[in-house]
Amino acid sequence: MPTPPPGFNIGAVERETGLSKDLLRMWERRYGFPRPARDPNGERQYSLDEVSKLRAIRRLMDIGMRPGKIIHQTLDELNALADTRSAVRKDEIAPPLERNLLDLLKNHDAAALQQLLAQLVMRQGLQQFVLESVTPLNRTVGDAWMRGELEVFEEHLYTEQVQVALRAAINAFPRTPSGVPRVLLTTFPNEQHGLGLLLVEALLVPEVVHCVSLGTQTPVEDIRRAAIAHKADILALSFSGAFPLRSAIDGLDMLRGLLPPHVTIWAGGEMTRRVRRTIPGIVLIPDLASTIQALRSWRAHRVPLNAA
Ligand code: B12
Repeated sequence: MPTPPPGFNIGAVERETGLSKDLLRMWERRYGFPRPARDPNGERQYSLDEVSKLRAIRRLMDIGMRPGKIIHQTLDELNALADTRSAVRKDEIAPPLERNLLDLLKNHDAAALQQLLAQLVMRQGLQQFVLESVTPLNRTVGDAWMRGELEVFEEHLYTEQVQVALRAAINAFPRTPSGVPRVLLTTFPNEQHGLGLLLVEALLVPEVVHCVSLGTQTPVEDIRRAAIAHKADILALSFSGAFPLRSAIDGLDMLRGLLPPHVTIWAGGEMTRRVRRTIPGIVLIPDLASTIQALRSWRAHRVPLNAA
């Protein structure tokens, strides 16, 4: 039996695509795709073409498409489908900044990227940089990743460099331990997107707000304890579009019940655009630009517990 060309074993495909081994075997049975070769030990060996197609299917599943509907399409058809789903069509001229950023990412030019972002912060100021540059750049990077134009490691470089630029600019502001309100920032477990927290902190610090960020993925019970320990007036939580709506609402309801009423809970991020009803005791802020308004209304209506 001719030895099959070197391929990916099922463990490697699971890591590469985020699709579980069970799902891969089930699709093989149900749809006849993927159809891996077998090595002399009978182990599945997936080809590079199959892995690329599985990645494209996974990206479309992430924006809600059902695998059964797309699994028999070719890689080109899947990428064309991804194109129609991403806001900026390939042939539309993206603004120069976004084109420049994508070029630097694809050329892996981390130094030039860092310089570009640092210059933008200097020129625009932190709050304007957050609202007018980072938000559209996020979308550009997300859509390019969705179209398969950017690799995951290039998306990671983008996130790291934006975080470096934001962190440096935030740290340039004097720390305000007596700043009021005291805002605690984090995400629920399984929410890896931390940029939203940094964007909110970058908007608030110039407004003399005392921010404490726990980073991402803090268990709900620990969020309760941290809010008490840090005497938080406001808890700011971020939910990306990838976060399941039901778990977010259940978690927020539970947290509202656990936290003392004087702690205000802000929930923001793309997921909050899908919330169709008010959640008692939760301030939903889908739009980053509304953060300052939310701060002003808090200051107008609230006397913090630890005010002098
Ligand atoms: C960087 C990034 C990652 C990085 C995150 C690294 C890090 N340390 O943060 C990594 C690689 C880990 C990642 C992983 C994934 N990602 Co991702 N990611 C992104 C990307 C490119 C950048 C920015 C980002 O983090 N956005 C998330 C937040 C910051 O943006 P937002 O939800 O729109 O929120 C806005 C406002 O609401 C506000 N805001 C946010 N939080 C808060 C909180 C408060 C209190 C307030 C007031 C405001 C506020 O600020 C934001 C900017 O305006 C976005 C693209 C995009 N368009 O944003 C994709 C994106 C969010 N990711 C996506 C997906 C699908 C995933 C994965 C499931 C992919 C996968 N198959 O593995 C995983 C999920 C991992 C997990 N469990 O969380 C999709 C979500 C699609 C959807 N359903 O909506 C996006 C939109 C990409 C795309 N175009 O498809 N990702």
